[in-house]
Amino acid sequence: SVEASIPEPQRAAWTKYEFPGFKDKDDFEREVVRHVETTLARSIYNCDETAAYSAASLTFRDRLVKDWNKTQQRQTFTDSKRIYYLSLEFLMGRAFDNAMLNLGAKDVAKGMAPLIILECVGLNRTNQSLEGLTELGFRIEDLIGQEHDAALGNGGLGRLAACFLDSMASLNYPAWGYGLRYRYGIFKQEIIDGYQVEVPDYWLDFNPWEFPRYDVTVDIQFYGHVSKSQDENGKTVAKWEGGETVIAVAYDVPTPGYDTPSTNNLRLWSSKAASGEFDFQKFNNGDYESSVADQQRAETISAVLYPNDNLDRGKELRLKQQYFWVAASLYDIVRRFRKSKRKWSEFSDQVAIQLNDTHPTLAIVELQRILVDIEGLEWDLAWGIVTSTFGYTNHTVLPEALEKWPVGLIQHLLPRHLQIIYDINLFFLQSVEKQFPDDRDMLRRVSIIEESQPKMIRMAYLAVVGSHKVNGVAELHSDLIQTTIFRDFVTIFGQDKFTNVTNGITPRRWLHQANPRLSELIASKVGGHQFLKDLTLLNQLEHFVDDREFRKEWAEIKYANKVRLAKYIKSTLNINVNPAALFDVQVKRIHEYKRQQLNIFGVIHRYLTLKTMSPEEKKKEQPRVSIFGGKAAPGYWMAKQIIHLINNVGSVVNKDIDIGDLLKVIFLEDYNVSKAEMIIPASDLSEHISTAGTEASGTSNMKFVLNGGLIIGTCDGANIEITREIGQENIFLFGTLSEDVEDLRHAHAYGEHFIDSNLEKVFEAIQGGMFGEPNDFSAMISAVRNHGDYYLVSDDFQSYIDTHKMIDAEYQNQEEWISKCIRSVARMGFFSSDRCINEYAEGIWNIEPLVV
Ligand code: IMP
Ligand code: B1N
Repeated sequence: SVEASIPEPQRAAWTKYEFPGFKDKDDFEREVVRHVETTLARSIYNCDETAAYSAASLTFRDRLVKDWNKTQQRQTFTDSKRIYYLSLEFLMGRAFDNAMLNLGAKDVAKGMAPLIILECVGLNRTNQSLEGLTELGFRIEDLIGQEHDAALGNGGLGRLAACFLDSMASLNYPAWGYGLRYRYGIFKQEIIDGYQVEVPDYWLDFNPWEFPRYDVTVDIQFYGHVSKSQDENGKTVAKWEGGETVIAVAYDVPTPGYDTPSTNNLRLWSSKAASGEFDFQKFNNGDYESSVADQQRAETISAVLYPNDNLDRGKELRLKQQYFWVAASLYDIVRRFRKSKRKWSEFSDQVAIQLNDTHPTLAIVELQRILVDIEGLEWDLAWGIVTSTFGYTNHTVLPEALEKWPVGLIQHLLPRHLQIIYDINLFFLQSVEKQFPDDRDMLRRVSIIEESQPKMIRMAYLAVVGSHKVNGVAELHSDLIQTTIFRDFVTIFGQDKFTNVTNGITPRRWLHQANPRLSELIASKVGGHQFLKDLTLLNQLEHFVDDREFRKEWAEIKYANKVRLAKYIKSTLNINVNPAALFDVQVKRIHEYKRQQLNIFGVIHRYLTLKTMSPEEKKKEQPRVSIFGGKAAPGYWMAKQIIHLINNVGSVVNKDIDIGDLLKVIFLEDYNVSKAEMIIPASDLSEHISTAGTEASGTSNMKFVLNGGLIIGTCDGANIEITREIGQENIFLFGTLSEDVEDLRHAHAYGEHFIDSNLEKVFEAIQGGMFGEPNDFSAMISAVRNHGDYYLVSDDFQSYIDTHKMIDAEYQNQEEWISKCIRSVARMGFFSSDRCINEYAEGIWNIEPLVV
């Protein structure tokens, strides 16, 4: 049923001259040189590393595009159901290495490395020896290092979306991601005098991985008014008119699966001014500046990623971003569905849309608007289609992160949508009233409109009402949402609407790419690389726990990864750390609920303790390197103070000659996906120490264990399931349980708040000026002492330092430690994002793989 644009008689020629792609090393090298010469218009005289990276990427891209076209054609021809993953964040990181891996062609590229050196640099620097050139030149690792991270996300939520794209393609699910093409991704972090400074992340200078589709555009309307009229049958029809229009332009990014030709599409929208006559008129009237200003205002919509993680700031531009992206995506999805010429009642047989948190919730309203106002469907029929299409994933219970928009703002920006929201709410409340006739308070509690001053729209409630499934991202979290924020909705809709899908990570990037030596060692024991497609095969490693040769290699790899990180620390911070020390890592967004403050207080306690020790006592101590990394939201003052304290502690401890290698405190600047790929494999111990009940899942906890590190953690998020899988003897758990958190907070509020002497001593040291100006940190201390200690730092402090003490002792028994690491890795199969995507496919999307 699909019309090809080339008529039948001419297609033979197309087949004959089809671009073959490279097949071997020679082809590959030829293509690289061709791209240097023609695409980049460079030559042997000006081919630097960037150009070499570009040419090598373009060569892989050519291959990728072929698979991509085939995949899309096949999805169209078979008219199969597709899943659309709507996410405001896709934290993709680098694409080049991943493309090589997924295409299974890394060896070809490795083989050509010496050739690039000769052809690109060699002739340019004839007076240097080949070894010298190798040093200067184009080793594949260096080319990989040229690529800018695609950092269109803040943290876990955005990286999860990226892992999901990898798994959906690898498992051959027909899937599209939809997002925004921010001109500026998450800011770059610089540390200046111990403080975070934000620098814009302009990443689009050269991006070979995106394809602008100037022909795929959607007009997006804002503001205006609604007029109602009667049609010929006496039915009221609403018309949204006037206002202003902004154009959405599609940019497509191919996302390849591992060891399959399936290559899905990530479509990112960019905003552009509608260059209608209005602009021209202004321009011709000499109002050049204001016509340019209009253009800039339109482009502002996709200009910058909001840098907040787990926080809703309620900014108008953010709402504009959300509607812009959602409306463009739905227009695209509906247009594609219309091509199939099916009945509307079949929509959800063809389309599943997953809402990554509440950020795309307006999609529910927009689809209802399209079906009712534009397609003329009856409200109830339309609403049935809408609710069977959407699934909603909740990622947080933190109250400050739950999105609410003022009614007035929506009224102004999206007047028709507000009416539809009111109608959705009306019909919903009517049905609740029928179900619970005497419960007035229930109606108030579950209303999508919060009757506050000003009135607010509760986006999470709208998402629950408009979806057929709601899921949390780890077992504890899914239980919590059902007993707290969505409790009434469980009563109303029943248990079945709510489910759990525990997060996962892609082992391709987070084991094979990040830790190639470990991946090869594992492959040699578990029957090759098949485990990268079925991570449960790791369980065969249990047979080798006592294999001496294997253990030795295991330990050597960890050590080599630590040496690599130590070199990086030396080169960036000029601090020497001993790779034999215990590397203790906490890298993630800086947030009070994640409790980096607990960690740094623990480090100060360690320092103070070491200072009281005799040389003999010190000899028995386990040397440690405490490594921190992570960004603070630019407006999050307390988080920035935590960074400042960590850096100040580092500058005192690291130059203290009494302490030497026993303790080093490192803050790594600008933590991002690529740095994670280097840091995680080098960790002995990592910290996942959120206040119980606050971290929905966490995904880096999984990455660290999969790379042969142990973890210290609270009974929170996925830590609990990691414990279930790997065994409690292989994880260091401590602290308050989530069921006790409320009582403790309550007790604190009534003054029943005990701060033990160890924590007091830490506070005294800070207040005594040991780590710089005490006033800088007084708020951090009084949050614990005087303001109710919401995050229970004082309650958990003693068990935290006791647990670290135990860890020091256990680490000294390296044999036992290695056994624990190996056993843990063997039992991590559950945490593959492949398992996770299969659960979504079966339980929520009702979709089957489509093999190309
Ligand atoms: P859409 O439905 O137009 O958005 O299609 C998505 C993408 O799939 C297009 O941009 C094309 O690259 C590809 N595609 C869709 N249908 C066909 C087809 O019939 N032949 C080749 N490619 C197609
Ligand atoms: O989503 C991750 C989880 O593993 C983490 O535990 C969770 O904290 C994270 C508003 C968020 N939840 N909410 C956000 C991000 C940006 C924003 O503007 C909220 N991020 C998470 C994946 O499930």
